[in-house]
Amino acid sequence: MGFLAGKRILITGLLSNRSISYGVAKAMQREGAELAFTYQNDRFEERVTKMAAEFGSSLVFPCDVQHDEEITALFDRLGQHWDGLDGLVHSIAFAPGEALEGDFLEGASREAFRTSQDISAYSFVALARAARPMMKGRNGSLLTMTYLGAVRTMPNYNIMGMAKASLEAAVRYAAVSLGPEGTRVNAISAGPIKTLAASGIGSFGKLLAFNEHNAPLRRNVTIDEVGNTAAFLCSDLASGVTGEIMYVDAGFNITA
Ligand code: 0WD
Repeated sequence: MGFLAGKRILITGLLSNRSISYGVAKAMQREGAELAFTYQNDRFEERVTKMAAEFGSSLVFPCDVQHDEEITALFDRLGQHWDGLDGLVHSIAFAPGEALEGDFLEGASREAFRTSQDISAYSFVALARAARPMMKGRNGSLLTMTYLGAVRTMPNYNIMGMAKASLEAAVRYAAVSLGPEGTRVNAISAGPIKTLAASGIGSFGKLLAFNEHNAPLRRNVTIDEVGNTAAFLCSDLASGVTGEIMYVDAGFNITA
């Protein structure tokens, strides 16, 4: 029996089989979790429905996290299938392309700031609040994905660094909010992985090569490695861990 047997977990941000959330779903299904998924809009419905079937799930719901009414509808619909929720994985981020390359100040328009904070950071807060009633008293776990660019400058990460800093603060504040109800809140800070979202960041290939050369393990990480850590953090094995930013980056963050 897997260490997530009997757990019901909602996974967002599944876009392709290269998505970090694909690695998360794979590990969680292997460990016995029952899964549900969201997709951003009609364009992705068929694709996500097919991937969900690979993970034995027919629970696939639309949710563009920029719209509160879609978040409300998501939990209304989920509640018709599940009487409670043990885990929620937030694996969503977006910033306009022009804000993810070149000079930080020149690309950091008010609009780029608003959009990146809204989709990449506030959406975690909004989902956490909406999930709260279904998660109360179940020793459940919320999880989000962040990056070292939150705490250090990384080339071209720019405005997304601000969004991830905000997201990491949200993890800590949400952990304080939800702790008394038994719900834990954590983040994984993943090393660079070639996904669709990552390809929007200028010179991402160089970042991958730099990490590979300098990380203590002398390689990059895989979505399966992030997935395994995600499965652990959402399981009772991690019952004492909350408000934590856990690095899954082959050790890169400890280097000078
Ligand atoms: O190197 C990397 N790939 C790292 C990613 C290193 C460290 C952290 N991360 C984070 C990302 O910032 C993100 O938070 O991991 C998370 C997942 O990213 P991913 O797996 O790299 O990217 P991807 O497979 O593209 O999934 C992210 C998806 C979006 O993709 P696009 O490419 O269309 O932006 O987030 C979804 C969308 O499917 N998304 C939304 N979902 C609902 N509502 C929205 C939205 N408004 N916007 C984007």
